[in-house]
Amino acid sequence: MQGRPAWSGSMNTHLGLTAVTLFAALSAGAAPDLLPNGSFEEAEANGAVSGWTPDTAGMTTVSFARDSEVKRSGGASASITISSNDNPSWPAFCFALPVQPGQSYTVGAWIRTRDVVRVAYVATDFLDAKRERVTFASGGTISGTTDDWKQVSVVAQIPKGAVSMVVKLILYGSGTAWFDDVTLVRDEAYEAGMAKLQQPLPAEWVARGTTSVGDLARVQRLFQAAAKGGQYTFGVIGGSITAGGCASSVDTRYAAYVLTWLKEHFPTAEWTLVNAGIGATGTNYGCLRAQRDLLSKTPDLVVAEYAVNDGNEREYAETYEGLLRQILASAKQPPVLMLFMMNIAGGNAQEWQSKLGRHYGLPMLSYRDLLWPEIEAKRMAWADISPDAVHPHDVGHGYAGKLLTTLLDRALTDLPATPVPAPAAELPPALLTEVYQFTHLIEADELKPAANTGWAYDPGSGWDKAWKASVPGSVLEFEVTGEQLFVSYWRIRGSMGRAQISIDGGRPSVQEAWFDQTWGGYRHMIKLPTGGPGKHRVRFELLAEKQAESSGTEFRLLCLGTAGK
Ligand SMILES: [Ca+2]
Repeated sequence: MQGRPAWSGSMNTHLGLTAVTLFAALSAGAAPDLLPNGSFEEAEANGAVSGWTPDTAGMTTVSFARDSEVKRSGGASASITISSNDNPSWPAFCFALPVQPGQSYTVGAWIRTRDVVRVAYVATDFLDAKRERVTFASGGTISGTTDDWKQVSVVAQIPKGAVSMVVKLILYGSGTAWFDDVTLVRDEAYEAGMAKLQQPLPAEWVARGTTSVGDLARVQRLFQAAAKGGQYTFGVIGGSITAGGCASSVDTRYAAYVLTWLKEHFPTAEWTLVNAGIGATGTNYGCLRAQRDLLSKTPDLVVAEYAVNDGNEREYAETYEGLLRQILASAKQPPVLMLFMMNIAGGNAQEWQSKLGRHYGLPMLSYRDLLWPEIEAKRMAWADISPDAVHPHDVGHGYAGKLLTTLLDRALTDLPATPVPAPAAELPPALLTEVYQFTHLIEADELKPAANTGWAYDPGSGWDKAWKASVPGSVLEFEVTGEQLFVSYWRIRGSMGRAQISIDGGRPSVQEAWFDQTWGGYRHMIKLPTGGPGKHRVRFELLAEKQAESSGTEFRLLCLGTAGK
């Protein structure tokens, strides 16, 4: 099934996969290591580490050493000890090298810690010609006392204005940190990919990547307005790719390319970006949260990206149609551009989604059709655009962003001299169903149980607030109105159990909160028909039975949603 969460990912997932991929690349020895003494085997005559400069960062309680007792490889590691926690700063072993903007490096390191009250980590400072810091990047942090060496990495993409980079092995706060097997490699494939993006996309690619130009009237109406100045909002909604998955910064996400294009072509207008991407979610949650996350900001232009998280099936297309109808009918009657991303197998939900695009005359852009033929012909590798199974890195985001702007270029080139009339007030009849145009989302903190035995509201960390139960037999009931009921609950490899859900006393549906994957937890969402319009009573009962590998029977209800009248 295409919409499964392991594909759709989350920030946790993609970071994990990125690290794995990076280390695989490092161990393959693809690029030379640029550090002269990353294993700290070489010492000065006085016993100090060669090639690295200790920087106390103004602290008097810090000491630096080459440690031949604790080491991961060879005969020594480098250690930093801070004896007292007063006035903490960022003392570090430093290694500086000249760099150029646009270059990309990966620093890998192994860290051990003892009694570290704050964190040990690896960072890179980017300095300008006056040795002022332009910006920095930092990697995973290690705290407390580790029982073994931990691997960390940081990707360093050299920003404009930087002439040198300082690799820093940092201990922040008291304790001892050891560093060993530090590596620094340059990623020339990434650099070549980003350099190629400076060129216009080949016309043949754009032609095949433009699934449909669609009706440009809404886009052109926006352009005519924006040419006169004013304030405008550009919104993006989708899954983890839209949220930024695997882009190294906000500025290298696909949405940034569109925002930059709008600012360049309509400089007297003020443009604001609203990013409504949420990892591991599809249009089922999208059609419920559209009002809250996107339409409440009254967007003037929207990009919708759901071709990876939604399955290529009618059921998903139905909720997507509801999302599209909500956006198209919203206050500003904004244009919607449909973006079809892909997974590592070249798969996506474009077939079903493009039926909707054609029905509503929407511009459709396919990243899959833009790049997959290159990958199939082996003129491009998947790794050139993505470090995992789904999420594009900066190069992939760049292609998606540039594909979107080619459509905007076309709309601008063909801009009519006379005012484009407003769209019709009424949307065309639905292609599949209108049900999901009318939705209601109630998060846990606003849910008002009609009956409750054994469940309690748990505010959690905010984003995972839930109604929670762990004693089998606990019952929770709600009154809902609508033709379809959405239930979202937390699934994770933890002490999770099962609940059965029934509507109006009908046949129960058993839901499993235990998740077999190890990459983390996610908001699972299911949809249940209520049996018809109007009021219904939904009942949750925690079951005693559970997955054999689970150590408990907890269930966390995150939200309820309804669709239809
Ligand atoms: Ca060593």
